[in-house]
Amino acid sequence: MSTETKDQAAQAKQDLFAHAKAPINQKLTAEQKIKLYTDMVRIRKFEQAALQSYQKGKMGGFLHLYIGQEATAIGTISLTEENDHIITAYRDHGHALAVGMTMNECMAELFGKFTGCSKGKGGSMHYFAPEKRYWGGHGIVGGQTPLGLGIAYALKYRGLKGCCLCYLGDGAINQGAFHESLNLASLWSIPVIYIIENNRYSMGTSQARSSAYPEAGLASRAEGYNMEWDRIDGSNLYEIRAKVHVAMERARNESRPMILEIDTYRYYGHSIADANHKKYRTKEEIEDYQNNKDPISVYQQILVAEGVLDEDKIKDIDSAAKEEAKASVDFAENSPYPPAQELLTDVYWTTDNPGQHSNQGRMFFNDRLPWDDEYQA
Ligand SMILES: Cc1ncc(C[n+]2csc(CCOP(=O)(O)OP(=O)(O)O)c2C)c(N)n1
Repeated sequence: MSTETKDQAAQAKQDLFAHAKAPINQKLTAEQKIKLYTDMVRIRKFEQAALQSYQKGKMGGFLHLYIGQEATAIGTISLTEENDHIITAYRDHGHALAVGMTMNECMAELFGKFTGCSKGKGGSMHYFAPEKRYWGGHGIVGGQTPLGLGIAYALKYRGLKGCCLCYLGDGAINQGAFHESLNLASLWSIPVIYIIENNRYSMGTSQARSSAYPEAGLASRAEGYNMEWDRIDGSNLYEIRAKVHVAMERARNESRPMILEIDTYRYYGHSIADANHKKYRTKEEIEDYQNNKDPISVYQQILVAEGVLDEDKIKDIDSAAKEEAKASVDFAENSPYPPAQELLTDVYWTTDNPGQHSNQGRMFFNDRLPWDDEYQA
């Protein structure tokens, strides 16, 4: 090995462990480290099973896979406390499993079944678990960013020490609603943390083609709003935890917002409909991430070096996650579809014209209004 290659290898090793000693990571027990690893593997196996089921024609609608980005959901959500909230976009399976939603309720939702987390009416893009402080799954690009601001505003208003983690893609940072949110977040000192999961593409459009100043990075836009920002290697779970923890403590204690840009990659196309993703990115680029920056392999390497994981344990975790995912497919298959009367329950519709209430839906989660019966056909 040449001196230069040796130096590069030594540097890479140093980078790998650079954040292992951060206080938040040093506190982790061996069991907790294994759980973080297992949780990432569970996301991957769940999605592989979902993809197979989709290909067998078991579900309709969209399916946006999170494979390649697992360390972001697990690294960040593992830091949440009782007053912290989460909201995300449509690539939401990883966050859902990270907050503790079960594979069964998530898989059943993909299958459109009544046992799904949104009773089969939301599908892949609309996972929800308010009881776990997980406010979804939003299909309008950037639509969750003002909502995340509102959730964090509510925390401040109620005097609670918490923050809202609001995830968005690199494509969403050019949305107007996001910039309005940034301005208010800073102006009113709101404890919202915007986490840009920069997987380099919005559908088939690379960042270089969609951002006017890509060299500056995406998080640095925070400076225009007098906000702090940081950039994070999305393949390294320890780095994610170390840097996001700092942001969360600031948000909780000083009620300041922040933008974090996590560099990551998605292995599959934008959605199941994007079978031609190799047309807008090279095979080499995909393989580079898979071979050198895969978040699960990177963390596995760290834990093996720390003596926390070994071959047998890795195999056990892998097969247990595979079994769990397979069982969730069986659960979804055997679950019923929503009954017809579900069609109009939990539907949000609001109008200023009372005459429309009876024929165009109901007001806010099944609340009956005094005039509802009057207008029944
Ligand atoms: C307001 C709006 N415009 C366009 C779309 C269509 N659309 C869906 S996803 C997407 C790309 C978003 O990419 P990014 O924010 O980078 O998220 P990623 O898919 O990388 O997670 C677009 C343009 C939409 N859903 N909403």
